[in-house]
Amino acid sequence: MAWLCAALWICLVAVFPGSDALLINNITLSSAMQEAVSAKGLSANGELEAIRKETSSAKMKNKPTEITHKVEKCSVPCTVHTQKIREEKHYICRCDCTDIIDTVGTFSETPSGRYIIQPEGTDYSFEVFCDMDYRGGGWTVIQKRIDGLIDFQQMWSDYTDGFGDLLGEHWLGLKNIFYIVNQKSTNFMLHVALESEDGNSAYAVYDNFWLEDETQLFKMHVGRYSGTAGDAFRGYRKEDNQNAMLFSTSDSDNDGLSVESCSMMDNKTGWWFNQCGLANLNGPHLVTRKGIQSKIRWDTWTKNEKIVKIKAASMKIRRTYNPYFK
Ligand SMILES: [Ca+2]
Repeated sequence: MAWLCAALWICLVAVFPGSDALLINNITLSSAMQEAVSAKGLSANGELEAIRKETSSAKMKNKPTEITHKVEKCSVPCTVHTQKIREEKHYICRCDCTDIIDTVGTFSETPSGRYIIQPEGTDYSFEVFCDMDYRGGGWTVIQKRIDGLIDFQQMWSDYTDGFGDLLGEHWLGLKNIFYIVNQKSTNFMLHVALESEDGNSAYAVYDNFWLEDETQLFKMHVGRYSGTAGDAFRGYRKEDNQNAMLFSTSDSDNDGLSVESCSMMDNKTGWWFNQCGLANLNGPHLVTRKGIQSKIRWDTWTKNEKIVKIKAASMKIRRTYNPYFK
């Protein structure tokens, strides 16, 4: 009899290896739900439904540890939103677009579009555009250039707070980007997508993208490069290197040139200039005799030894989880 029990136990463990963890985390999840409900006084059906979705999503994906970690981390500072934003009905407040796609559930529930997010550790929420289509989705768009409709010749305060149209061209704002990329236990990768005037495309990806805070003038850090457009952030020479450079605008010169201002020389746009470097995705669209000319620069992208003229660009970020929480 004893051997039968032992064999049965081994079989059960083999068939349901995570059953203990799942059970424990079910309890944790439901108590987190209760806490969220009582702490926030959540009563509207929509709000409760949102929390339910998180729970069922956790069960569905069978990743109890990761989901529980996020529930504890995000439900406390993050208010659940159900109000309509203009004509759309977006959505639920999570920490960032990766968090939305990981916790809210299926693809059909989280299309690309505008969402309200509230990064961990912050006490305010803001809207972002989430790209839920590209490579598994979960990308928070931090910059987009398409048609030149939005003026990127802006001052320090505008680059700090953000400007433009989330459904079109925009700059999410250094402060907002700072809060997203500095959440605990996460790292972010940056994806730069480029489109040339003759319709070709190229990209640059950096792991471990983050910014320092405003007191450090939003100093930018990028990790390892991969891609097809070349590493324009670092460029070819030391003085080109924009990694670990401060942000500069026409009214705040923090670049690598002692007297002149790269922002002024680059049509009063804001960027992490060095002297001045090979990248400026915020370069303006200028109206010239030939029509509108884009000065968006990523000068390591070349064809036949000539720098490719860029028509459109975007920058988006996605979590790459700390291995400890995987
Ligand atoms: Ca200067």
